[in-house]
Amino acid sequence: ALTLKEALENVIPKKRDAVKKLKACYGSTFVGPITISSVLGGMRGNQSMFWQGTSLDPEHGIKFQGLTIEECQNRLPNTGIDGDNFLPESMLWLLMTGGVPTFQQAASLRKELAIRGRKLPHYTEKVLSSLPKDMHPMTQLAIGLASMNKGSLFATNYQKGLIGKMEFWKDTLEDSLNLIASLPLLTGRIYSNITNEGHPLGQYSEEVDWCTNICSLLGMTNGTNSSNTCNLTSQQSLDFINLMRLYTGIHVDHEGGNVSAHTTHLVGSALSDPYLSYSSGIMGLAGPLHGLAAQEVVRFLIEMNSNISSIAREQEIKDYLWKILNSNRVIPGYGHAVLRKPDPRFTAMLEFAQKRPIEFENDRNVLLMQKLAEIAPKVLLEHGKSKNPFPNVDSASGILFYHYGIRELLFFTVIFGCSRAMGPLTQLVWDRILGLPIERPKSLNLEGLEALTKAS
Ligand code: NMX
Ligand code: MLT
Repeated sequence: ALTLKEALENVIPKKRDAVKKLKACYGSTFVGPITISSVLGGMRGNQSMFWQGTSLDPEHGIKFQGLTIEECQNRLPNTGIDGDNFLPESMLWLLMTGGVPTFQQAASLRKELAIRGRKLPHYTEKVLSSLPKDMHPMTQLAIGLASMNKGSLFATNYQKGLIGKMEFWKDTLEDSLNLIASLPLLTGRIYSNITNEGHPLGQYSEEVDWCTNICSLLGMTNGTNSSNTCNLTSQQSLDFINLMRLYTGIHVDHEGGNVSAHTTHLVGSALSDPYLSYSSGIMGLAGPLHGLAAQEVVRFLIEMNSNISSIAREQEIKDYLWKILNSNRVIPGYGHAVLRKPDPRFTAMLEFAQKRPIEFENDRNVLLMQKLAEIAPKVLLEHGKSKNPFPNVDSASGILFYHYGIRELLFFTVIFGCSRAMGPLTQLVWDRILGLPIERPKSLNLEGLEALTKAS
């Protein structure tokens, strides 16, 4: 079977030719107007980024190389033991090459990553063990990733002048695969730092898939938990692994303009290596309007539950939401910069819970999450501010992890960070394949914008 690198090599010439042709023949074609609202409004609607792996439709949500979540679920192989979800490894292949991997290709990528990820560099171990246990887990992740720049092939070979521009992508791919492969150990290490004095909660295995390793190292699988803190039944452990596969399989990418992807791409355009670039992306993912919203949602659900007498009391829920809105706070897990319908990733997570009614029948938080999806859009519509009153990706995920026993709320975004590596790093490889330049948009000051209004 072809390796990922060989499969990538096969598709590169055609894409390079296509870009060359666009630049030579259509370089002056207009992509769209840029308005003052866009310049002052977070660049909304401004089509000015190149992004290959995914595209977002405001009505239908994300497509991965043209495939919807449902199509990915039907077509991407699951080469793991047990389970009904495709593996994120299969998604990585799809994003990188544009094609659905065969079972064999997906299995060999799974193995390749498991081997690449078997050990963290000793200096990264040392840095992580020196961090205070109450340091924000996303700060720990960013520090861990940035420390791995010491071993970057791209940075080393670039410094030594050993690689030419057309070859930059090869070391970028190597670093990116090593980075993605290292995430189970990094994540496990951070979780054990904050919950278990840095003592391992499980074991890494080269025989299992990326998600099973993440779950084992969080101490969430039976048999691998050296501290015996895993209280899950075998079925719950398996469900948790499948939740992890589903979650990390569909959070990989959300086209290029979201904060974590955009940041990785921008920093990478300065030829910072993948470790530095993605570490910067992680810093952006840690913001409460972006990835940290998953944690905010869990806090919000728990707090609301302790303030209402029953989930069946719709008016009490509405009053609670209005209290939040009237104090100028946002309802976490609702709204989106681009989407104008319920996020299909939210729907996929919700379906995970709906397929397991007995597991969740007594979980008031999960029940409230489902109830809110009916009530909050009505309240937000009446409020009249948010352009999208529907649940977003962060509405359901955290509370499901919480259900199975991940109680460190700040940690949820680290799991998001494991998944999100795949999309932006794929794009970074393609940025180097296509020789994209350093990004340097022109900025305007207030006087400059005012001058434009006089000219029009
Ligand atoms: N609750 C209350 N107000 C909201 C909400 C919400 N959930 N969503 C938007 N608004 C407000 C927003 O603050 C803005 O108010 P103002 O004019 O006073 O500044 C107004 O509605 C218009 O905002 P939009 O244009 O609809 O949204 P925008 O594109 O600026 O921001 C989000 C998008 C996602 C940042 C915003 O909807 C939000 O803050 N949601 C809550 C936080 C959240 O769930 N973030 C997770 C996003 C997903 N992710 O993983 O990144
Ligand atoms: C994401 O997955 O990055 C979020 O939905 C935010 C976005 O797309 O802007």
